Amino acid sequence: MPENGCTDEDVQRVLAALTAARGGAFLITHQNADLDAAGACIALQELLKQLGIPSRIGSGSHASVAARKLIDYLDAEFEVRPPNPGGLPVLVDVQNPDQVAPLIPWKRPVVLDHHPYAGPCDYQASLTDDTSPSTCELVHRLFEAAGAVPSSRAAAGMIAGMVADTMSFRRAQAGTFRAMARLLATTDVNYQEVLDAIHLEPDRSSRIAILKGAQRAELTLIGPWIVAVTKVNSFEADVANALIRSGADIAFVGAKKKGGFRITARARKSFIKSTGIHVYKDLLVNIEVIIQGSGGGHDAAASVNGLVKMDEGIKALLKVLRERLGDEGHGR
Ligand SMILES: [Mn+2]
Repeated sequence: MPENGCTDEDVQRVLAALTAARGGAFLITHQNADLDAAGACIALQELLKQLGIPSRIGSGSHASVAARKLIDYLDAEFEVRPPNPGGLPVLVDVQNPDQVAPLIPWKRPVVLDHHPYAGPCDYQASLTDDTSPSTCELVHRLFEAAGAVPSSRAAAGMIAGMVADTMSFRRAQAGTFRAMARLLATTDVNYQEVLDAIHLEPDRSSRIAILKGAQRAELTLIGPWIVAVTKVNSFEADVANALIRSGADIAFVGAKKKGGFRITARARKSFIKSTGIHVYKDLLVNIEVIIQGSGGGHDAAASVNGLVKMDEGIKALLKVLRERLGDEGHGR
């Protein structure tokens, strides 16, 4: 059985299609390319070079800030909306031609991706495996299948992508650790240096909002639960997340917006699990009439936009929460 959703035949087919691209290849990744997208492209470009296939890398839009740090660190060339892409189109970390606009593939593409199946497409060959935590692991499988040894530069690209897409290995699988171990053992890549190269300092304005939000936060204790409420001018989601990281079980953050305001809610996983509360369906939805607003979200993260009475809305939220939790704070 294959280690993940791609068979060895899939790997061989993709390798054969790439090797046959004597006229070169163009590695196209998704808009706002992330570290996995950029790392996979850079590593794949190196593999192709070892196979004697010239290639270029590009996308329909600029890469993300983090990806640009990796691109600079590895001194790679990333073309934004190139006027004359050519060669064999290879979709990397994306599979649906619609998602690479305005760079529509000019002929049947080869595809490497780990997102859920995007519907039928006219591929020449594909490694689409949504059980793989990253596209970089798929590129690593190609290196292995080709019997090629990655350079430390290619290793750095793949490591950056794996670290990013597994959320620092929280979503890693056996294949991730196997690829990591092989790359670290067989190349001179400096793991610490790669991490430093892709590290992003949090935005200064966001940090100010977080500190102000924390400074103004009002705490309410309901049974065992710590409830934090605060108001900021912007970055309300960052502030709510920070309050949860700092210890709150549930946080409500109000922020003025053009023509109204937004109330953002976040809850700790253990709070959701223990109380069964869905922060939108059980809490926020109840104040939509009061604030003349509407919203949506998941069980642990949601928000509502309102037009009137933000303070009353927040007060009502606490009342609903209190009722829902009962005197002992036990939830259902
Ligand atoms: Mn990815």
